Amino acid sequence: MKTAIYKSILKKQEQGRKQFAVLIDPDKPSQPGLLEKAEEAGVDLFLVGGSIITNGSLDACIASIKKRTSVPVALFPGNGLQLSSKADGLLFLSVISGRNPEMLIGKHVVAAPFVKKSGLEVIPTGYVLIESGKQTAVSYMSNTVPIPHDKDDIAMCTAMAGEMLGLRLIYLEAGSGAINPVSASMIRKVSENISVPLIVGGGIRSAAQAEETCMAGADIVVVGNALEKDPGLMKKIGAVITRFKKKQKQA
Ligand code: 1GP
Repeated sequence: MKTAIYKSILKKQEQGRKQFAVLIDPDKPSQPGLLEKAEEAGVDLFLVGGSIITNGSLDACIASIKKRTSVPVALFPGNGLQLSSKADGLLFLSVISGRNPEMLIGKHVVAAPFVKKSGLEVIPTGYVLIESGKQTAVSYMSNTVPIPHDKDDIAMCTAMAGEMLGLRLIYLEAGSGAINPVSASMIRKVSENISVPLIVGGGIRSAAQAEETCMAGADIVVVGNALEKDPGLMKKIGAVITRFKKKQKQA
């Protein structure tokens, strides 16, 4: 069974280093040079997927990343059609903030034989949706109600239960293009109460927000939309995360 991506995440977490993951939506052609810029900026991981894919090709998207960079690629599937053995790994997402059995276990049962044969590194991930100012595609498509934005305790207990159930990552998600990212107080509360790595994403649009997310306790910061809109942002966020790594080492 492959373990390289998760081992690398754990190692960096133990070293107090922060990690930068870039979400690539197969439906949206990336700006020219974005993938190469990501590698230059020190991006640790590409996530590929979306709530729904209409005309993009998952395989072509992964092939393009693999051709241009050596950064590992993990699937971030919105549904069971977004699986490909061409990726390196799979965030096997269980939407633990919701009460939709299909998103907790049903889709996983259907996908299990393919996933087993695929040889993908499987990373069981507790996916925790947080309300972020408007209904997001992920909340609609998963048919789940997100945790209220200011209910830090509910997010904490949800993440704790996910860890106790054996999930290896917790992903606090405001949703792609969220108006409000997950609050620093919620990230802090969750990170102080779990020991598995914490991923945070949704609505992060600036280097300052990425830094605040790291300071609050995220191990991995995910950015998608904003990188497509602002070509200079990749370098700025990469620099913040690298500085943070150095700060942590000196501390
Ligand atoms: C969404 O967390 C990711 O699943 C990234 O969100 O596109 O808003 O950066 P953005």
